[in-house]
Amino acid sequence: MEISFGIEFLANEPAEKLAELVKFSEENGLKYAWITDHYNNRDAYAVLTHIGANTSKINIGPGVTNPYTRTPPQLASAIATVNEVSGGRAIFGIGPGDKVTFDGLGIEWVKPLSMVRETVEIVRKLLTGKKISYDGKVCKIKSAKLDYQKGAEIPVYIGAQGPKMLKLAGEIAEGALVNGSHPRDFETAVKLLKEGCEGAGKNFNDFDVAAYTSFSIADTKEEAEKTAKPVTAFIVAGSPDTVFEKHGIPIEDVNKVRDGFKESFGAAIKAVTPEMLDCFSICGSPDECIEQIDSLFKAGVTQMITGSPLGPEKSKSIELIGKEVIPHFVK
Ligand code: F42
Repeated sequence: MEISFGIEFLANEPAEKLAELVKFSEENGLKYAWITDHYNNRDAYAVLTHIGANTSKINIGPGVTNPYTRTPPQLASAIATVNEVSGGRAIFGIGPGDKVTFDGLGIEWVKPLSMVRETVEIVRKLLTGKKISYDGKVCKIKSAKLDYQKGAEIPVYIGAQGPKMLKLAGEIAEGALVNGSHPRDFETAVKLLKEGCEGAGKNFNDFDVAAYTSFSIADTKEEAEKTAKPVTAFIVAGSPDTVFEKHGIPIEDVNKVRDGFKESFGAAIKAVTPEMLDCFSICGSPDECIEQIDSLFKAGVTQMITGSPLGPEKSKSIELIGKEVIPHFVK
């Protein structure tokens, strides 16, 4: 798999603004744009449709959608629409979704692993254009058929962190979107993806291992860090202790961030240490980012997804990625 660069945008801005940013990313050599899917933000597929109509080269898709807030046939139709409007540039990022959100919505998180596996199967079958029925552990379909985009081939990427989900991604998908910004995050992940892939008789060299990172780039390290710290504070506060054990971050330091939130957001940000920034973000000047990205590629990553917050000024960061970072890796 050739290495490539992708970019993530939260659908927390109007579609018009997001389309401008994706267009600018396309002009700056990014190959993939992933739009997050959370029901309380702009609808990911409506945004993707607008983006598809306003770009011409970049591959676009949800990163990631889930099979609980939309049914599998609805997902098949949504991604087929994105594929149609973009002239075949759709990519289908799917994951089990966010349990906390579902609890709030009264949706039960029933068998997420089976749900993702079966949804991918159903979406692929529906995209053939044939009438299908399906009798799975969690998904049952008596008779369904898509009336357009028959035979569309849309690459599937699974958002995966847990060992079983990673193996499943290797087994059934074309790629995986793994949340992680440090080579240590990919030691076990790559092994599991490879196991899943090879267990299914697929060639792991064709599999796209995408690092979904928290990324911040600016002319100087200080500027980049200032923007990365609030996001890092949230990541630290929301991660289980096992994550800090893995990275060797003292729990006393973590508790200072957690306690900081009880006082004020500013106090939490102030408690973020350089080690936390190193483990939970790619952050710095272009040269510093290049060094950190290089270590991810060496750890087996094949797609580097520059995610939120990007930097103090999004357009400027996209330009730095396009003019200084990508040319270092992609000739
Ligand atoms: N979630 C969103 O809602 N929106 C987004 O935009 C989004 C983006 C995103 C990008 C990259 C990424 O990696 C994740 C992203 N997520 C997003 C989060 C994603 O949806 C998941 O919440 C997250 O990836 C965590 O998933 P996980 O891989 O840890 O899987 C969970 C389900 C898990 O616990 N997995 C276990 C494992 O080992 O992989 C397995 C659990 C298991 O075995 N369950 C069984 C089953 O059948 O499912 C039994 C359960 C039962 O009910 O009996």
